[in-house]
Amino acid sequence: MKIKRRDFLKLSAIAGATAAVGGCARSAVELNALSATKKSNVVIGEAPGEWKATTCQGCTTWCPTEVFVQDGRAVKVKGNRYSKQNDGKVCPRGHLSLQQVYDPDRLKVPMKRTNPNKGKGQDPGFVPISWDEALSTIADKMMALRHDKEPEKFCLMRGRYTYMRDLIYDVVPKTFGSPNNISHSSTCAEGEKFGSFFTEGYWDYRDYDLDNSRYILIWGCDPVASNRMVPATIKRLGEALDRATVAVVDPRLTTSGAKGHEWLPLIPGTDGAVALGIAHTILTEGLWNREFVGDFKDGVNRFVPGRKVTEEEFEEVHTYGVVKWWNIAVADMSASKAASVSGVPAEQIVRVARGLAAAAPHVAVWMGPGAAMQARGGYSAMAVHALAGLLGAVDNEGGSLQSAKIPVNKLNGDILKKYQDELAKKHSHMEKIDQRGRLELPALKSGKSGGGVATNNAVTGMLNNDPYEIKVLIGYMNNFPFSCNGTDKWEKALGKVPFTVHLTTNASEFTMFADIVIPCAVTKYEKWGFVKTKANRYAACTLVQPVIEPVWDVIQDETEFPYLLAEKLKDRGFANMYDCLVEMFCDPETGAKAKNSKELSLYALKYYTKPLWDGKKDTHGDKINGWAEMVARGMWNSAPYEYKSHWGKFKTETAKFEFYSETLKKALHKHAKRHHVSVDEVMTAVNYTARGELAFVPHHEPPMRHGAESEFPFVFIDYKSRLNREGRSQNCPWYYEFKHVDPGDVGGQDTLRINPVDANKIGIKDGDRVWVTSVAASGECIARVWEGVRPGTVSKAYGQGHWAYGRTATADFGRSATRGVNNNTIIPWELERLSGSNARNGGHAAVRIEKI
Ligand SMILES: Nc1nc2c(c(=O)[nH]1)N[C@H]1C(S)=C(S)[C@@H](COP(=O)(O)OP(=O)(O)OC[C@H]3O[C@@H](n4cnc5c(=O)[nH]c(N)nc54)[C@H](O)[C@@H]3O)O[C@H]1N2
Ligand SMILES: Nc1nc2c(c(=O)[nH]1)N[C@H]1C(S)=C(S)[C@@H](COP(=O)(O)OP(=O)(O)OC[C@H]3O[C@@H](n4cnc5c(=O)[nH]c(N)nc54)[C@H](O)[C@@H]3O)O[C@H]1N2
Ligand code: SF4
Ligand SMILES: [Mo]
Repeated sequence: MKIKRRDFLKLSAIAGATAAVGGCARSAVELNALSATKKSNVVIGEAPGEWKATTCQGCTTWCPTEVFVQDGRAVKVKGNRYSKQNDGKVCPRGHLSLQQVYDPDRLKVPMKRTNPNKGKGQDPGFVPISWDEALSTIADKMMALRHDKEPEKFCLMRGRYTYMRDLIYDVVPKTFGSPNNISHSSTCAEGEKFGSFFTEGYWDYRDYDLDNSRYILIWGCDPVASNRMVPATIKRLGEALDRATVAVVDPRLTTSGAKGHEWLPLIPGTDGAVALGIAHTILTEGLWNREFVGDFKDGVNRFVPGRKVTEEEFEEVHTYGVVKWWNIAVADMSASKAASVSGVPAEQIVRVARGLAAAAPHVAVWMGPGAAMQARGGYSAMAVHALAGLLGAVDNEGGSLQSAKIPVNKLNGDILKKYQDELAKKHSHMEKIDQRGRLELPALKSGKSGGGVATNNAVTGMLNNDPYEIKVLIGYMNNFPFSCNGTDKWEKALGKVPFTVHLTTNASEFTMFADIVIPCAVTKYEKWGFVKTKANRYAACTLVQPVIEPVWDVIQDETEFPYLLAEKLKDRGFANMYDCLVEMFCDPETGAKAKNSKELSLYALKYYTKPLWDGKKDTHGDKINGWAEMVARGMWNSAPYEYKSHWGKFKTETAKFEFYSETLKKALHKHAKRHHVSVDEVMTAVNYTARGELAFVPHHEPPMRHGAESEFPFVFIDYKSRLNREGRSQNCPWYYEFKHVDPGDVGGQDTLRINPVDANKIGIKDGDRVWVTSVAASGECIARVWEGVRPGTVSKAYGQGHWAYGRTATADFGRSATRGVNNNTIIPWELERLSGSNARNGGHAAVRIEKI
């Protein structure tokens, strides 16, 4: 992305006015020259500057990066030169972070609320307070819970994070005595992990070996623009187009789709049918990968359309249940039936299936949240991933990969236990506020009933005081009344919590319900942390570092806040949290105990990453000699991932890749037993239509729909803008200025794309102001007539419609969103209950469009 000189000067003016550090403006040309240099220290004119290593957190690619710091000011971003994950490059929104750290609307001091009424549109009446008052007030409220023997009524919510989260997310609630550490993970993409876990035994995101792929099947994501290996894909997709076929399964023409060979614009929520149609073709035409899946004993293919097969006739190698799967679900889903369900032409389904098979096993089946984060997305996620199994493209060259190990230290459970008193032990095992594990919410993370979080159900628990009331709530780097669908529910629930704290950089929607606001460091620039990430066969551990002095009087959320809070609790007679933190995170080099919050932050980072730089053991990756070198490089790379590492030892019940999931069967039976019901009754409770054996295999489920077709004729498609740094970049002017990089968008306004056929039918012209209305809410945006959405659907990027965040995101701060409407207000509250996920894709949000 080129930075226009005009924009750069605008930025410097803002930053100069806010940060009391003088900046020296450089032209875009000079900056680009700087970024090209490989020297770490450069002097231009009078202003010395230095590239400093840190990590971008604009998305879950979690790029190792470097920031050019000149006269104390961060002025330019690039990829870390050592990174094998992003090849030393960042994506366009990597640069946007400069506008986040120098955002004039950042919080500058702690504040408290003076208006007791909480709700959207209520001015909280924030006034500045001292750090002592802020922390003392929080500690007093928490002590009252312990005094009343109800520490479970404390809740910690986290959004985006680094792996330093353990301090705030584990040590704080567990020593205090609350089961309620609620993460954002299931508003993110847990549904995807469900798909790979109940087939491959891998509860995680996959890596993709694009360098060696011959066919790239992108399903419900847009890896050039989003997902988790963005710079790597930007670099590789161009080369791949010469060598490989690129097909995209998405109701919307994505950036990747616009460049690819095939676009399969399916009806939202029909992914299971398309995947099974492809599987049907592969099986009936005898095109599966024999090395991985095996063959009929006599080599004669008996997968004949509509016919059942005897299991004994097939001998599998690394897979389990291919015949069962065929008999239960695939035999009936021919390409033509899949076409009638999904709207994708049968010839295209067949062509893609044959192309995949010709390229197998060097096929990347890239399963994204579009196929998984649906109200009935569990089985479609499995169905898409099962294709990788049929093609032998699992853990294989050019395919989807698991991750190389990153040998960092873990939280010390023994020390934690030592500092849990009786009250803490007892109450931290109570039922959690998100009700995970109840009959209607299996949340089967890693196969365990209630094993995973159900972020968007915490709101149900809070609203109904079920299992109890939440009285003290602390949120950090989260914004659930904006980022979770069903925002009205969150507004009501947060409105009734008696005492809320937000640890944040900006006064966002969650903040508007807070009683105390704690101004925090901007993660990429002002704090210590680390993350674990992977791409291109390499796993990486990359440090988040304070590359500049904090611009304002802020603290680090994950480490300093727990320390400062623990100090106050200790003053009030409860020392366990403090003692635990200080003992667990002493300096691993000297044994010194932290004497202040900054030392604790640094020691904790050293503690976690020590095995990577202390030279004691072979890390199976970069050799780093000591902490100083680790800080200077900022990252560690693994050796390349070994193909087929998990063949023969997948972590499923059968140790095979399961087309008939014994792993899911066991998990569902356990859950059913816990509630004294049958698996069919579980299926009813979780809103799936499958009964009997169908519940154990990847299959097609009819999509859910909120709103009758007669009243709400269109299906709403949500996606991430290429410029979304999740929900955190919408106060950056560049966000609006450059948003035309999204296909079909124009930038500067919140646009809803509608197909010309539909636009004609309802009399809408390009640029018209329209209402978009679902059963949940109505909002205003601008219609853009565009062929890149399939008729019957409309699409809008997630991100705009903040009613709080700052002057760029909203004009009438705190009251109304002037830049369009939040998609999560339009998308009705809904869950995928088997994984506990928020449902944002798959088309359960039906809408009507009316001209204003
Ligand atoms: N409709 C729709 N909804 C979505 C998505 C979508 O694609 N469509 N994407 C979903 C996904 S994948 C995710 S992961 C979630 C993310 O959702 P959340 O985890 O809620 O994160 P954000 O919305 O990015 O909000 C983070 C908040 O933290 C504060 N903040 C910003 N920077 C910092 C910082 O450096 N430190 C601290 N302490 N605070 C900071 C700001 O108040 C900001 O509002 O959103 C989900 N919501
Ligand atoms: N630009 C950008 N990139 C990001 C992030 C960001 O905020 N901005 N956030 C990061 C995070 S936290 C995450 S979790 C990842 C994941 O984020 P993404 O991989 O971007 O996933 P989603 O945002 O869920 O995107 C949904 C995709 O599915 C499509 N879709 C909707 N309904 C259906 C359907 O029924 N079937 C199919 N096949 N497709 C459908 C949409 O058109 C869209 O392309 O991205 C990361 N990368
Ligand atoms: S926004 Fe994501 S892909 Fe872009 S530089 Fe940051 S972490 Fe990397
Ligand atoms: Mo996410």
